[in-house]
Amino acid sequence: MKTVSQFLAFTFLIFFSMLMNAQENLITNTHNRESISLNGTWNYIIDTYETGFYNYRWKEKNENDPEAYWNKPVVNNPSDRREHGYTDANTLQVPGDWNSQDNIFKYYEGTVWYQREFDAPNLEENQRTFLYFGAVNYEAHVYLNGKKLGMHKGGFTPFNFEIPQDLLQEKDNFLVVKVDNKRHPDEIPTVNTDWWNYGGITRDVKLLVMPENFIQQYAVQLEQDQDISSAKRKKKFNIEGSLKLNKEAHAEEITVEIPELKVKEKLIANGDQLDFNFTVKKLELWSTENPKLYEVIFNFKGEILNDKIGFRKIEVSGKDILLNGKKVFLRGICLHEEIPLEARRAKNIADAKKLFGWAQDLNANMVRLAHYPHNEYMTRMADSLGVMVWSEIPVYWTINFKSDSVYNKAEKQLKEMIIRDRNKASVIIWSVGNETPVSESRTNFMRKLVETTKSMDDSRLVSAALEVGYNRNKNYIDDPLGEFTDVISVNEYLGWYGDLPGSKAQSNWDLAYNKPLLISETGAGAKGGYQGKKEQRWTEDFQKWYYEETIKMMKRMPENYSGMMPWILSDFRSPRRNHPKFQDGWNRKGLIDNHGNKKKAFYVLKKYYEDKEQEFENPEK
Ligand code: GCB
Repeated sequence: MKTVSQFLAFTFLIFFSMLMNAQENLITNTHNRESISLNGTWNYIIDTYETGFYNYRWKEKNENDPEAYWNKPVVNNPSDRREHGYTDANTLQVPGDWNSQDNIFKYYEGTVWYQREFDAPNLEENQRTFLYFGAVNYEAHVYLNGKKLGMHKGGFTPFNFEIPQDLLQEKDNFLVVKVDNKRHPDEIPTVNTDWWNYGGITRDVKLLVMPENFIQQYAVQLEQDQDISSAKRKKKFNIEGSLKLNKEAHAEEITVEIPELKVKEKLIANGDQLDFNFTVKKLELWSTENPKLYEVIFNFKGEILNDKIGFRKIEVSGKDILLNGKKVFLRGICLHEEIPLEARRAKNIADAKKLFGWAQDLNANMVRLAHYPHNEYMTRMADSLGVMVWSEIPVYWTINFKSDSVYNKAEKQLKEMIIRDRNKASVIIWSVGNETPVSESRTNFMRKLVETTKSMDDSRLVSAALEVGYNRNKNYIDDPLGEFTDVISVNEYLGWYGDLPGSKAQSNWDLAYNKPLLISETGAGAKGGYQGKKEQRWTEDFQKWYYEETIKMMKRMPENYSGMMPWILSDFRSPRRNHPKFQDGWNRKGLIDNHGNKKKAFYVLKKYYEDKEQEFENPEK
């Protein structure tokens, strides 16, 4: 008896650790790998009752059940009964949320089955194939030719599954993905958010063609312990790196080349992990003024993998944030992964251009990608434009902080976010959550996330958006989580959720920590085009007044104040916002309205940022 239960416990453990370690199989930098895009038109079935998944006793269907929706609905005889089918009459574009593609999906939360066919590429001997998804919101079950490849939860991070060699057919591979965006209390995020729960295969899908063994993940960065000022003086920069191979290697050569720096390191791999470091004399550091990226070329058994990597150091010194040893002020702006003009998720380069175009027009040097990891086009573009990034996991508001399994879900998303973007110089802050209510279990939960982040990546700052305590004469910041984060970040809505903006300019602040302080949100709602008296809520004038008073208030902040990221670049869809005249399903705190028009407050913030730029970047002028 004991042995049976031990065996079961062991099997469970293995299964559990496989589940938990899914992120370790993640293949990074898929933009520069050999791949075939599976974007385009897919067929769909809306399956509100999950009939394609469960039988009538509510048990998962057998793999070869002809009425399981992952199986091709073949009719061999006229007497065969089929109760489902895919048709060209019902199609969705991938990538893309379903809500914006057809009105029947506008408020839909539930299961949709996606289906398409594809032919296999010509593979060389020993080549392997993987299906890669940039993101699917929220739960995805992936099937190929009737076999389940795997399941992934988490709506904003990538995942991949290998296709067994004997499963891939030359022609007409039948690919099905069950996508479910239902909200649940014990998921990340939970049921309670202030954004639209866009469902679907929201990011790129690709078939990756890989050799038998390959570099799966890597990190190349400035060694963080070196003093950056003395490195600059001595013209000697230490660079460190690590590689993770898909399988163990035995005395095999890998080269890492940075041609512009005349670096060519020959490494010998034994096992599936490899660390290396080298020194370079001349190095242009990545910065907002000069977002220098170097081409890095890995060669493993003739297989070339390229990347463009910037080298920079971001650190905290007392109450300041230093970029490459120089004090910076973060002229930030928050944004959702959404194109308001079309009320849909942002998903491609053109969308990233639009959002960064707006941010740069505002004279921002930083974006807070709220409240979940955005698509990789965003962080790639931030790297090349020289815009600093705050990237966050959706540990938002009322998560179940007491549950270990909820913690594991949060940690998994955190790891997937870090692994995907750890070579992006632009990402300077990992955020482990937003406005989580203080309690002992919450602080332990968040502290563990901070520690995990630090154990994985020492080249960035860790923070979380905290709340302010208000009382009559003081706004105080003493959340116990602040002890563990590198930077104290707070969301503050004085003048919108309490009082009127006029109360801001005289307010006093009390910060319990000697660390840099960021205002990670502040904002007020305004309906684009609605003009009037400043005391009139929802007018552009009210919002403008709010920003003017906020800027006055900044002069009274402790000297730790190191930047702000007001809420938010543009109006965004939210089911919480139901005033028929002013909101109509939109959170109106955007500086740009949902038609793309700039509101008056946009120009107030822009001017403030121009002044701050002068103060910090051209102090002599
Ligand atoms: C917040 C939240 C953000 C909301 C915003 C608001 O504090 O972090 O997600 O959308 O306030 O508009 O109330």
